[in-house]
Amino acid sequence: MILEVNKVTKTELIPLITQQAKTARQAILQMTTLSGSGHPGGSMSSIDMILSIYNTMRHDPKNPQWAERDRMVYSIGHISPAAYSSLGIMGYFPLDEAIALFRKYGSIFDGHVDREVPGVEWSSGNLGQGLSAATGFAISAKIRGLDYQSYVIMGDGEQQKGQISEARRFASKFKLTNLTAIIDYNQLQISGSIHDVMPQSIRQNWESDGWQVMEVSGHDIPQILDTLQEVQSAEKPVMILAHTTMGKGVSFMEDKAKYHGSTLSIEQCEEALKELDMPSELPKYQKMRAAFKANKDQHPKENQPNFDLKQGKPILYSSESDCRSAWGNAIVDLAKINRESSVPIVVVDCDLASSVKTTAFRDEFPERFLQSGIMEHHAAVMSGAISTTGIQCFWAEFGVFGIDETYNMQRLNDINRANLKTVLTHVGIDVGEDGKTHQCIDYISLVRNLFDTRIICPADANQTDRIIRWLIDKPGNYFVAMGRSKLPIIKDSENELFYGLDYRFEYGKADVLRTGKKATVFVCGTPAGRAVEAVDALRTEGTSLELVYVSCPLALESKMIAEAAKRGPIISIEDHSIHGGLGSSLAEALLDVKHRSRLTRIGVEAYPVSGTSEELYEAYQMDAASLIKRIKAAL
Ligand SMILES: Cc1ncc(C[n+]2csc(CCOP(=O)(O)OP(=O)(O)O)c2C)c(N)n1
Repeated sequence: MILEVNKVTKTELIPLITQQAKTARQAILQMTTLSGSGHPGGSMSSIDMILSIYNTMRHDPKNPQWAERDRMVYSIGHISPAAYSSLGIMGYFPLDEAIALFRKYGSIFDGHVDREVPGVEWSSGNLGQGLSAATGFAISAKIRGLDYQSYVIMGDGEQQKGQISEARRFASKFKLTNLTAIIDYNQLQISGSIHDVMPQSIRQNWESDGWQVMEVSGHDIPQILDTLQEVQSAEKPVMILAHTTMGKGVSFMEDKAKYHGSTLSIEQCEEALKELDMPSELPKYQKMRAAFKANKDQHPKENQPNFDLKQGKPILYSSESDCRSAWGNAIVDLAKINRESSVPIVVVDCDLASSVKTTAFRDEFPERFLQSGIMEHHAAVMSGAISTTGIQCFWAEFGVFGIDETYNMQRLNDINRANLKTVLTHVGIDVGEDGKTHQCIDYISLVRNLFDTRIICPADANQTDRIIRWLIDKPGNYFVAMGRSKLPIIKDSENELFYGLDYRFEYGKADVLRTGKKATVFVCGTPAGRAVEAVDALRTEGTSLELVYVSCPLALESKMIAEAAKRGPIISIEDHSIHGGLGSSLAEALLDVKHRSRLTRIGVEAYPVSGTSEELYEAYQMDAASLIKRIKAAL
């Protein structure tokens, strides 16, 4: 470590950390009392461990984004008072501000640990996800040839969450000796003793998953420092089981589950501070808190990462192809042409490589291919964390697992402003025989809720290729959603490739596949070819329809919608639930335009059943013949 790097000796550190811990406990009590909310108990039990780590790890409070810094992840985001106090003490920001403004509207010191606070690596609050994030940071170091360490602070009640076992197995498999988990073993959680709430064998569980476990007294600073030193030479990832006392330091708070999430009154806080032999500065902080004015500018958006990667030359498809193969071909090509780039391209898989078409990437770049097993919750968070470290990370997954199964993890990636590219294959009824558990018919409606995450749905293999190339150098979280079957290649009215060499993808730009006068048909996803067939057939009967392909159903161009409304009736076609997909986006957009128009939504109206893709399109009246009838009816 660390001690040598930071040029301090253990003898110098012990009194320093002891003093810092007193200051931190004083801060924890004052900030929670002032805000009237927060979690003092676990903050006080974990603080000696946390400060020991900050004093020995490699970091620079003046340069929080230093690429080679050790990473500290708070899996128990509720101990924000401990995190903010120790980061303030270490010099990331004035401690006074954290105490006065904890949980105050307009300040950066959000209720649960937040990445907006300098020194915080990962916003958290959903228990069970932090080890996955720390695993992402640790594997990123290995991929990028960096030697930093990744620490994660966890709770003992938290150990009940299943995702933790997924992350443990991943860390063992990939021999992440640069990863250390610390469990605050205070043996209490909200409802009382962890042994009563849900008995578990914490030590054995970690050991059986291949971790080395070290036990310490979590308030004995010399012992903690020795253990942190010992971790450096371990040959397995290490979990430190730190025996602690909830509310440590204040007699009437110690070992009381109540103080997991209850704060002290002003009088109790003053009494507690006396016991700690620390002065009360509550009046000073009360004044600061009252005087604080929220200012929008103090929440600057983080600098976007620069993914300096080449987009290469398009691969053209001229006959029926599936979008997932086009994605698989594009990503191998992109990884090959960017082989020398300082930005690694990584693909994460959960036992579906052959279906999501990443086997060629796996075979060509085995060290960049992370086989994560059937552990999607872990994979979602780990991939999100990896994507914040200068790696362009793709996770390819079936729709129902990449968004439905892991919605909350993807929400956390959104909150963390990660840069994950999730490629969803097998969306819609196109999945066919696998039936309703596998037909993802809510991929747009779920992403709709994520404020900063975008979704793109390609029309055919050519557009898929172009979208993946466009994405390769983009920051931010994106989903690319595609079906399973081979699809017709979209042609223009001259029978040329619509998404040919001249085509450039632009986020939010819809494609006019056919121009027409009577009405407008908007289509998204797998039914695109069937819609073209239907609209062309109607044209031969004398019905002239405008046909628009919408690849970005959550970013409709209002001008185009206004023109469509002026033109006449509007019809939407998608193999998504009619609730929350393209039809809903059009309905919303129509509220904002001057002209009124009738909207007919064609989509999925109940959980579909098994059958071939063709049978299902016919059954749900989305094959070309049915579309002709339904469009006529709508007109
Ligand atoms: C997924 C999830 N479920 C429930 C909660 C609500 N919650 C917050 S803290 C907590 C108890 C945590 O216990 P422990 O890990 O022992 O932390 P400590 O009480 O020691 O602070 C619960 C259930 C949550 N934040 N996340």
